[in-house]
Amino acid sequence: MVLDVWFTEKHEDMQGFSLRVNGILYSGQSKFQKIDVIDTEAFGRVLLLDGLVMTTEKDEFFYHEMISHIPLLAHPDPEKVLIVGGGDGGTIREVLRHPSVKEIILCEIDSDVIDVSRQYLPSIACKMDDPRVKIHIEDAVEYIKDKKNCFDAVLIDSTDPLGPGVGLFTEEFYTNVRNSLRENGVMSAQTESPIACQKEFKLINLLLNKVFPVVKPYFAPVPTYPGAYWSWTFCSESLQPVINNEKSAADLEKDSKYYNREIHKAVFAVPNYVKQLIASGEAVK
Ligand code: SPD
Repeated sequence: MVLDVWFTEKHEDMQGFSLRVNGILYSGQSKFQKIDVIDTEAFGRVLLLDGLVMTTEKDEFFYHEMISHIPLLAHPDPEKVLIVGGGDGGTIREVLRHPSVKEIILCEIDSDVIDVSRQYLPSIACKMDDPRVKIHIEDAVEYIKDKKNCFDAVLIDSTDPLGPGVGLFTEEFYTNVRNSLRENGVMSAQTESPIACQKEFKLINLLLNKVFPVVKPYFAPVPTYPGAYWSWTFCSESLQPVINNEKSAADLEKDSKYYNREIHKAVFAVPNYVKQLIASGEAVK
């Protein structure tokens, strides 16, 4: 018998994205959020937090390659990396592909996300036990407060600005991230969809522009996220998000599903309506 059960992620009660469900593999309530893993026909296993798609087996590569390789290749020699959130492990897996990286600190608020991902998403969580990875269970808003001059890269692999993720989208948090960076430090954050989440995208850009001298949004598809068109934003004190390590970039592109050096340039092309969105946020600074 073929099940005709569908999961729908609704966006502001106006539109939805649906996947046919083969089965529910895990369903539980952590201290912070509802966690589900469903098995779908179209995208394989899907991790949901509070009913929102966080990652899927089939399209996770767009997101995890973009949040990792763009900032790390802009740094000439990244050794110490902080990942904020990222409990599914996909960003860890990609960061570890950079040979210069000696230490990764994963600061995740919810240990259940890590446990569930280890059990149900092995292709994504597969590098969590690498000896270079230190897992720290704490709210990154608190963790970052006293970190000064610590990291070569901070990657904000958060949920959406709702529930436990809200504090990761504030001027105070971004200021603390800036202070935590070493000389030449870089930051990339997931910054929502410039089509489905325009209010959030605009606000985040406004805040980042208040805090960092260099702020460069970049864009790629993530088919299972709202709008299927996603953004991340690269920030730094002075480094531009160009490839500063050509050898690493050439090596990485051989085994990447999305990243290559042409993509690295192309993702920074900003569509006209997005330029206007950003400018309209600036106007209310
Ligand atoms: N609307 C979904 C946004 C999710 C961003 N974070 C995903 C975490 C994947 N590691």
